Amino acid sequence: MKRKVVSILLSAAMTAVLLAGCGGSSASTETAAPAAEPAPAAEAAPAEEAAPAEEAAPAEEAAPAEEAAPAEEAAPAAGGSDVSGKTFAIVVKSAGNPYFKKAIEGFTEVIEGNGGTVVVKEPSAATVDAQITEIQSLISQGVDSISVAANDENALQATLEEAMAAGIKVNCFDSKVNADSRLTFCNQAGTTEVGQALIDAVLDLSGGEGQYAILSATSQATNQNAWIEAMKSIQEGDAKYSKLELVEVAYGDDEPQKSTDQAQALLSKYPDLKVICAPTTVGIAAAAKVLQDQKSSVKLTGLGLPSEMAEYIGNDDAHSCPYMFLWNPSDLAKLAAYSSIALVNGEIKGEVGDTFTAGDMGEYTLTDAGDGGSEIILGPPFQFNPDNIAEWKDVY
Ligand code: RAM
Repeated sequence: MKRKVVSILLSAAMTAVLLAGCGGSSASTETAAPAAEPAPAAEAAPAEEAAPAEEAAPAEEAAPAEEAAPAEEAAPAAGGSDVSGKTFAIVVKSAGNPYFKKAIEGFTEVIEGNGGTVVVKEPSAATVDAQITEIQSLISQGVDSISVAANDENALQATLEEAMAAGIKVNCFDSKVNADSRLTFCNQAGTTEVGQALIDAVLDLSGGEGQYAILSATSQATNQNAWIEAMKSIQEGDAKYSKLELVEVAYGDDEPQKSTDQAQALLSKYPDLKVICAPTTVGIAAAAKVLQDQKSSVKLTGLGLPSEMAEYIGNDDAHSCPYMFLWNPSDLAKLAAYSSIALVNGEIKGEVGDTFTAGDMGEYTLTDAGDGGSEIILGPPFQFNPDNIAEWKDVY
């Protein structure tokens, strides 16, 4: 209940703050952000931790959920349906990325809360080959569902088609595979919206002109590539961005050290650089430290975890990142879990127009992803800035 109120407030704040971040009036920042933020900060952290226990095991059953859990209790307040005896796999891009740690937590909370079993696969590097190996083992194991954050849009196709032919329900989240390789895609935010927020931030932080660079994840990452393409096409289509020059897209492969090296290389290669935009939580955290350690005047924006970026967010020279964006990675993976349950139970088929209830996150409709397949959009990206970062840094 608390979480629902929080989510509603958060959605309202997200919309308003995003608009503000994209050049809307400063009035909307002031009205929306403060009104909604005290609630999430105060409640979201405890709520997230308290939720699994409260939801999975009703009060009077302090005894273990396994014993007490006949069908109607296994379908907790969180919604979803009983999936006892079913196994749901989550395959992330790579191990050691705090973003995916949060995602795994959210996914597990929903699946286990509905009686199912979770298998987590974290490849040691963000490569497609590593994911193929993991998915092959899931096919042999005979899991019921696979949710993957893809390291390549097309290269998983043969393996995922094999999985689907074996009756496994395949969806993706965070970073998609092509339409033939999935039933649906849980997308964190509209691709154009993310691209718009990022290019507007670059425009703002550069003062309207000059050089900027992008520090991305891997060169094959579907999500980063889609956001970068969106940034480029928005920039090309509107004269207000014509004085911005994108000098390079560098790849840190979502590895902290490589991202650090790439950020340093950008600074030495481009002495006139004004802004680095890192649309990856790993890249932005690495770049933030490099810039701040070097007392660089280059400004940073992109997509970052508040918990990792709090010390770098600020409007003064001592801070490298005035503001950045993200969404709740745990909620994104919860959505992947709920949609997997709906696929396994046959409530949805993955077709545009299908609807399902994602527990206390509410009802979602599958929409046209524009690539021949369907997607489910979590919501708009949220702007983190000096006014709200303290309230979010302990949440995710
Ligand atoms: C990194 C990953 C992930 C992306 C975030 C923003 O953690 O590349 O796929 O969604 O950044």
